[in-house]
Formats: sequence, structure tokens, C-alpha cells
Amino acid sequence: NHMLSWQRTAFHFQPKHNWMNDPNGPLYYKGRYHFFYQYNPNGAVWGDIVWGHAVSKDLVHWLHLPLAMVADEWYDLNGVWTGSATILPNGELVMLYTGATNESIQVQNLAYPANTSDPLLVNWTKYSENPVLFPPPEVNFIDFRDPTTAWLTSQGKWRISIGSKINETGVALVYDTKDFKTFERVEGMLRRVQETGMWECVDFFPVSTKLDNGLDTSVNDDGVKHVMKVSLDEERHDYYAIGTYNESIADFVPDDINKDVGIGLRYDYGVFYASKTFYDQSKKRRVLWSWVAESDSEYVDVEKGWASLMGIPRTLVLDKKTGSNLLQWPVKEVESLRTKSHKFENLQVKPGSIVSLDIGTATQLDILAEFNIDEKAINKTRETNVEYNCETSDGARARGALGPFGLLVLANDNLSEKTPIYFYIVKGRDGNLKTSFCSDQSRSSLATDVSKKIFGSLVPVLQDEKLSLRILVDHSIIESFAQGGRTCVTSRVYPTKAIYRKARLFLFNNATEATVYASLEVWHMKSASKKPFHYDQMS
Ligand code: DQQ
Repeated sequence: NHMLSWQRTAFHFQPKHNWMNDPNGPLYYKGRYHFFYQYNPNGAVWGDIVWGHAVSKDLVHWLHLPLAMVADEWYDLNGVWTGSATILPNGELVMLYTGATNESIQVQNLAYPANTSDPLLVNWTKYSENPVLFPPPEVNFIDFRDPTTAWLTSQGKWRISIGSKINETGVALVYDTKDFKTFERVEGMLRRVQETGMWECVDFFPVSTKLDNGLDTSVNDDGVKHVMKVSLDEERHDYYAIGTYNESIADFVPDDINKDVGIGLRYDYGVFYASKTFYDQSKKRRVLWSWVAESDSEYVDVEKGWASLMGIPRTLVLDKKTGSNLLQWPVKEVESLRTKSHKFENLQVKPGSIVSLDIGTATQLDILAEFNIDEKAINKTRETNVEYNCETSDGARARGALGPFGLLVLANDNLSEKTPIYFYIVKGRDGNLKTSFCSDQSRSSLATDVSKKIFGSLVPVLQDEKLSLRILVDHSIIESFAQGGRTCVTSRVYPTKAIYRKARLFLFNNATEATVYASLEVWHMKSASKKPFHYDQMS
């Protein structure tokens, strides 16, 4: 339906047609990034799930390949569900994935490339003795899915984790294997947290406490912390915790028990689910992929014939300054799409005002911005113990002394549609400033059948740091990163007026006291969707 074609993105990963969900088995092999994903070849809603497949040399330009695996065995007849890749020291690849059997039992299966000399890895072979793992007796047979990438133990075995739940306690089971064919259960759990429900898509990996590069999943020495991430089925959010992994008892303990797995930090406070990292051995970085669902109605998805995007892959490192959160940043390669840029230095934005940024069409942008706040206003603002919460606030229309201020993205000239991405500062009783970073969809669209939530969370701002943000705008998705990626918010928006050449960008300041000064660089982004070649020409 061409009427809705403005919702398609220019530089985000999305198949031409139909439904997509979780990222699966991302990896780098023989000069190419491979990306698999949960896919319904028959429609724009979840169902008939198989593995879609694409390759890229830069994580930006993708070549779509034939389906990698379809539901053709009793052990995956009801779906080829989520799984992860492991690269063995000899360069061999193995894939573990969940199959929903002919009786809808969740089992784990092994697959590998049919032809390892094919750099496109087009054909996949399922192991003849599948399944390799059945649900253990203490969990329900429909609560046992999404095997992680394997990591090596000091005994030279491979270890994986699989998410589940026991009553309402989310748990991560652990198994060891030598060959990915036979597995032994490791006693206990990697982690369990009460009242968090089913843990989907567990991810577990080390981050360096000293270096800026990423680490192979098996690295485990005194220069690392471990990160555990779970996707909460009931809440539909991805939570992580930073902590210590004790290999001998296969146990993960978070640094801060109040920020345990599933109750503390989130990768993203917007639409972002079932994410998965992989170690990119070519650039020595850990890269995070995530499913970004639609937030319009299913009816419209069917009408337009497609649903879901993948977020721009993000590099992930430990924030060495705080030590207590990760930093997420769009992979460097995305900057190759930047074209013409507009720079603005120290623009004054007074309380209650809006400043138009004269950049022309604003549907495909990469924005970097920094804000200075008038010191006098900060000093005279009174202290309060009232906390600010993006999600329960009135969004960008509610005025405080020191916020909200930021950008109006995908706005039209008369501002009947706009998505404010903003900071909001409160001075606490101890005199310290607390900064929230939010994305307000409440007036993003004149359409009525789309989500209009307000997303966001607190963002740590250290002494002498300026407030900074980055925003990627791509037609119907806005990905926002505050303070170098400490707090991230992804929004799906469906403007009806602020589209094509009618889309604009503004600065706004709805604070009552503080004048802010903004410096920005805004790049227009090229489209990545034009394929330089077709699969047929390559094979
Ligand atoms: N999606 C897959 C499951 C996984 C869920 C099925 C998470 O394997 O638990 O499509 O979105």
C-alpha cells in the first residue's frame, strides 16, 4: 500500500515484506556479517516462524538471502525459534536454536553450515540426531527457549544458558557440552529473580573494565565484568545487570543487588526487545542487535504488508566513568551515510520558546547536540523531593524550572505533529541535580490508532559534563542516546503530516526559568536500501 510507504525506513534493517521479530545468530564470517531473524514468510503478523537471512560487509548495506532454516522437521514444525551462533577456535560455526515441536514442546536443536567454503552460508544442515536438549522436569515444556552463544569453561567445555521460569521466578539454566550434541545440566542457575516471570533471549558476555574494545564471549579474567541480559516476556523489556561470574559454580552475582537482572537497568526505555549481542572479531567490538516492533495497530500492519524493524546495531562497552552502566553507540559504519551537514553554535533557547532549525527535509537525520544551561537559573531553583518520571509525566508540555528542553523531531510546520526528545532536570533535597531523558510520543501523530506513550529514564550526568545527545531519525523510528549512550530510548512514530518534505526539526525549551544554549551538528542521511547487487548475480 503506497499510502503508508513513508513509514518504511531508509537505513534500518527490514525485509521487503511480512513480519519480523527477534535477531538470531548474528556473527562475522569470512569478511561478512551474517544476520538471521525470526520471520513469517506468509504475513505481517507473528506466526509460521522461520529464519530469514541477510549478509553485509558493513552492517549498513544488506543483501537479502533465501530463508536459512524452515519448519520442516517434527522438532521445529511449530516454529524455528530464536537461537545463537558460536564460533569454535578452529573457525567452525555452530548454531543452537529452539524448535517448537509438532506437539509444541520447546526443545533445543543444532544446525551448521552445509558448505563452510560458501562465504554467504546460504545452506544450513540440521543435525540428524536433533533435538539435543529437552526441557528438564522442573520447568514447563513451553518455558524452555533461546539458547545463548556458548563460552568456554576452564575445563575446556562449552557452556550455554537457556531462559525459563519456575512459578513466577525467572531463571537461567546452565548446560555444559563438548560437542554441542550431548549436554550435561550444571546444577543451580546462572541467576534467578523472583516475580520477573519468563526469561526470554538470555544473553551473557564479558565486558572489559580497562579497555575500550569488546571481548570474545569466552574471555574471563580479572580485567572483566560480566553482563547478563534477559527479555521479560510479560513486560516486553530488555533488562541487564553488571556483575561477577563465578565459573566453578556457574553463578552470576550483580554488583548492585537492587539492580538485579530484570528489575534494574534497561538497554533501552522505548520499543526494544529480544536483543542479542555478538563479538565482532574483525573490529574487536561487541555489537548489540535488537528487534523494534511496530506500535501502530495490527490492522495497519496487515494493510501495509510488513511489520518490525531492527535497531541500528550498537557497540556496547562498560562505562568506565560510572562503572555501573553500559554505553551504547550506533556502529561507526552508519556514519558513512552522512551527507550534507548543518552546524549550529550556541543557539539561545529562552524559557517557553521554540527555534526552527533550517535544514530542509528532516526525515533521515543523524543529530549530535550539546546543551548548556544558564547557571543562575540552576542556582536559584529550589530543592524538592518530588521525583520526575518520564513515563508518568505529562511529557514535553509539563513545565518545570529546569526542563523540559531538547529537540522536536519529525514535526510539521504548525507543530500539530511532533516528537519531543528532551532532558528534564530536578534539583534534589541534597542540592544535586537529577536528569531525566525522555521521548514523548503523545503528539507524534494525528492518527488515533498508534501508541502515544512517553518513554524514558534517569541518565547519570557527572561533574563538569555537558548534557549531550545523539538522535537517529529514519521516517518511523527515532533512536536517541543521552550522555554517550548511558540512557537510550527508541520510539516508533507514525506522523501523517510531518512526512517527506513536510518533516522539520526544531529546538524547544519549555522550562520556566532556565535559558539553554544548544550547539548541534545535523547530518542528512543517505538511504542504504538501494542494493548494489542481487543475490542471483553473486551466486
Ligand atoms: N520470540 C521467539 C522465541 C522468543 C521470543 C519466537 C522472544 O524463541 O522467546 O518467535 O520475542
